[in-house]
Amino acid sequence: MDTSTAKRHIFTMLDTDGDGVISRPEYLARPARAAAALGRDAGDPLVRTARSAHERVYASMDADGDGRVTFEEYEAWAGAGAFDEVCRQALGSLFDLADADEDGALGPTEFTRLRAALGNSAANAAKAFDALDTDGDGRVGRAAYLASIRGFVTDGTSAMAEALHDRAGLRPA
Ligand SMILES: [Ca+2]
Ligand SMILES: [Ca+2]
Ligand SMILES: [Ca+2]
Repeated sequence: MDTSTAKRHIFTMLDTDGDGVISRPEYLARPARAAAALGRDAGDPLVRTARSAHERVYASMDADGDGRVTFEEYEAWAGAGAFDEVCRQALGSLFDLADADEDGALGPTEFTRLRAALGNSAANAAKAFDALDTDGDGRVGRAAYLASIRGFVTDGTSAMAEALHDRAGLRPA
């Protein structure tokens, strides 16, 4: 798929109430939802890290600072530069919330719980896990996970592409 389609998919996933705008509370609900789903309380240092990483992403993404991110604003912002500057930390912080034994890798249960908290169906999360677990050892590493999402946002390709689609109900090209 082209990058504009990939960005549309991600935008749709982030605009949880479907009003065409990613509001600040809507975006900051993501780390809160992940923390709750993964059994972390608000005082957990990893939860605070995730919250501030998401605040940085939102400030970067909301170019005009009005607390609303439209698709046009999102599309102009998203890409390799934004990913490397702020998104990598935010996505990594969510991965860390799921990594209970702190070994830098997730098993299928942790992975599915994380992806479900972020809006993926369990079936699609399981598919993504299998696609990312290329050596079949039953674990997905942090670097492979982040590289896959970066690939999706920068060139529309990703082992997880199919799994990233389900909110929009589309099939991979
Ligand atoms: Ca919205
Ligand atoms: Ca804005
Ligand atoms: Ca682990």
